[in-house]
Amino acid sequence: MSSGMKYVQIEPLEDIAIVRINRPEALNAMNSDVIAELSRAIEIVGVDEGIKVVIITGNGEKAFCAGADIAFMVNIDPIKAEKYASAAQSVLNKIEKMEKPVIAAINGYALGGGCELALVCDIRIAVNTAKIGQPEVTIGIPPGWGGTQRLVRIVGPAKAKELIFTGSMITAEEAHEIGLVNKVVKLEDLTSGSAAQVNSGRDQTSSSSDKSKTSSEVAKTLNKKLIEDCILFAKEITKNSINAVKTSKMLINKGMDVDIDAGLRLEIYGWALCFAHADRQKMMSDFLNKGRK
Ligand code: CO8
Repeated sequence: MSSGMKYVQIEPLEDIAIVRINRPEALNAMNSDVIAELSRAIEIVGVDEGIKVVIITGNGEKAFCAGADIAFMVNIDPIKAEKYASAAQSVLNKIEKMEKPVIAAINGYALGGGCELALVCDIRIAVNTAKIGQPEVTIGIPPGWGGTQRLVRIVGPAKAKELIFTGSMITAEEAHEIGLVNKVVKLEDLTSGSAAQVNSGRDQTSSSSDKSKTSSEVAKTLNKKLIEDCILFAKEITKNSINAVKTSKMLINKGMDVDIDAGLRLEIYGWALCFAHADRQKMMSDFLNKGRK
């Protein structure tokens, strides 16, 4: 699918679409153009009835997204900062509110706004070499694209505060342990030494060119496996009633912000409404007729 965009690519794969942030020279950091194009891409895949699941990732082997564009932020005033944060929050809200499920394929650094982008996705799958964090305080600002709100809802206040107050990065495995990442993808034969090189940023300057070639090939293979695993995960979803999946997403997201009684009442209505959809009749009948002549 040619979107005519410079910083965001849309790659349809039957009923799954990959949305790829394409600014690897700045580790896919989101400047205003990236934000605007991401917003457009989300609108395109959001209304496309043929697309059931969306995968968001970053171009290259090094970064999912290194966050907001520090080169832009260094000289802006509070008025521009408010506009910048609002534009970014608006696209992140759009992703979170998209009816269809969204998977973040974390192929490397997911920092600051990059972590916040991953937080609005429903599922996060990361390569084992990925580094995740909210380093905003190390450059004089708090998280501003939802980090103080969404991270706490996913990992709880203690871990969220630890990550935000220290600004330190954690590994994909650590992120998995605290429930920030659903799944970690690794190559069985990837040694810890070469894994460290993949995201060290130093692989191209290694004293041994053979070693750096191997490292970059490993990173490419790992990235390919990540996308394949995300597609397999997406297919686990698309084999089900997408209407029921979308309703479940809405119930979970809306339910988290209301009291339990309101959430349960909402669940009854969402559940009952699915009885109007053809999927329910067909899938229940298929189940009952299975094995019966
Ligand atoms: N913005 C702009 N450029 C970036 C960014 C970024 N966030 N991250 C990396 N780059 C650029 C570098 O400047 C460099 O450019 P160049 O080659 O022209 O010098 C290129 O990408 C490669 O980066 P490095 O050379 O630094 O690569 P390393 O492998 O040495 O290091 C790191 C990789 C550790 C990821 C490092 O680049 C880094 O720490 N980046 C910054 C990460 C960060 O702090 N992100 C948070 C930004 S703040 C944010 O997201 C807040 C969101 C809410 C704000 C709301 C306010 C309005």
